[in-house]
Amino acid sequence: MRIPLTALLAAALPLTVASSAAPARSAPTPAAPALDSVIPAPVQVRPHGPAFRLTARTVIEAPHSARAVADRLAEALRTTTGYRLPVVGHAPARTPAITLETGARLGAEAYELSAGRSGVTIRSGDNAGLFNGVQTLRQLVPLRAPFVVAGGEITDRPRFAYRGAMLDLARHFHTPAEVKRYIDEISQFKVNHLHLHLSDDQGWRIQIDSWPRLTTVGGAPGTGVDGESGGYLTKAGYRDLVRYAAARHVTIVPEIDLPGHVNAAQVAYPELTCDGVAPPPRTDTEVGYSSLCIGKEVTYRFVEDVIRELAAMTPGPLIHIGGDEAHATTEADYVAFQQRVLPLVAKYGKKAYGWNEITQAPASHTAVAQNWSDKTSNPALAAAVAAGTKVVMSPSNLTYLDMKYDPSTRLGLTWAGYIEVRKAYDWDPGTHVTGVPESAVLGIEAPLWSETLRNLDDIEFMAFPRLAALAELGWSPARDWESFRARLGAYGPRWTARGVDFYPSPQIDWAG
Ligand code: IFG
Repeated sequence: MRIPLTALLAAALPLTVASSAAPARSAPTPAAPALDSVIPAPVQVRPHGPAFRLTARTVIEAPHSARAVADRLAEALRTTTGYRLPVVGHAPARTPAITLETGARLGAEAYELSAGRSGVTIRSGDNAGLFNGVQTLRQLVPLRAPFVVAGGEITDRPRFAYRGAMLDLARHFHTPAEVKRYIDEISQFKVNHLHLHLSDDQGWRIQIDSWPRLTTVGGAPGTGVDGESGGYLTKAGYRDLVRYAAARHVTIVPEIDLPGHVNAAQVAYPELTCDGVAPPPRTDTEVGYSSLCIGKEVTYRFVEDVIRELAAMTPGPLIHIGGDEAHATTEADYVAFQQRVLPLVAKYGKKAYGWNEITQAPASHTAVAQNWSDKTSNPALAAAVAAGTKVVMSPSNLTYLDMKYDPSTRLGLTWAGYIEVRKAYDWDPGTHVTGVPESAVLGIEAPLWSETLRNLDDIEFMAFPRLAALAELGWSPARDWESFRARLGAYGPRWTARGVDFYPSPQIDWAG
């Protein structure tokens, strides 16, 4: 059968030629996603000019230094389009291309994207910026043919450097495969840190060679809430996660929670208690009953060994040492403990990170405090900030993804209140706490505690769509609820296409 030249041309050339050549009777080409439909909202969007039609002839052009980012883009678009989309160093003349360019002076993680008749170009000064531009482009390519990208330019950069999510592997051990899927999803919203809560009363989830029973006992089967879980990350498993995350420009932040939340460590090593008697293993969800023995030297050998081994396998700059809910530690002991332990993180070349209770100790003034308080006034935090402490905002009543959406939510807890999508969105990390100016705020993090979670579906249901809202607060210069809810509604089919079990909030008009 002879194929009319116009049809051949239409398939090979950008939309504008095709639409002028397309016979009048054909259905209008479905609109390409608008440039300003992206989540998180870019800094500046200028729609204009002809669209770019991705076809089987399209190539991905990238310098060798950006090959890993190009591979991520190719992987994503091949799945969507079914096209081969070869990654090449230089596109042949007159070949439609998606081009990744480095060397621009745009600032950390920033990028510029331009789309037109002959192709799309993403320019940046670093691979993180190219990766961020690629996440934007993925949202501009329709889920089905014709794969048309709207014409115009996007200029973009993050408001905050730290845009994080946290997974609690202690109350329930989520497997590396589940954690990787979560990394796949959060990185598409330009989230660039994943905090792993690796120890608690119920379980210990990271191999430490110098204290092997932490995992052989603390990570054994049945060491989770309701005895439902168990397992731990070997060092090889942890390093594999670190590499997987880094390829998606996500920095892993490990947390060992001290001096409270240590029952699992004390079951494994009774010498870590003051009376030398192992406490019973715990599978309930109570908090605040355990404490390391602040007066014993073995405590500090243990803590230093753990920090040393954790720092050695963590390329990222931050080691989180917890510090929350130490209700079984006297205030004087708590300060004495932090004064000895916070400096150990710096000794092994890392920056200390802890829940905001660490601000009771002067040694926290060179650390990062993760504010989980639901108060908008916190004198201890403001004083620490005045002395140099930096802050990551995680107010429990606005960012805790383990809070139920409303009373009907099967999973989750209620102690910090119900959090629907709009509540997670309608606040400003830069001005949220009195005495904590934007200059002291590194960014935002959305913790997901796992007392009531059992699998990836549970993670997805509690995390999405609220994580998208928090990602926008961390990235975009301003917020606009009506714009966000419209963009979120249009995004829903993308989660559906990827099999992400998100919560279809009644606050959003979800696209079909
Ligand atoms: N608070 C505890 C967590 C977890 C959480 C559940 C912090 C810093 C309640 N500490 O949040 O261990 O149990 O919502």
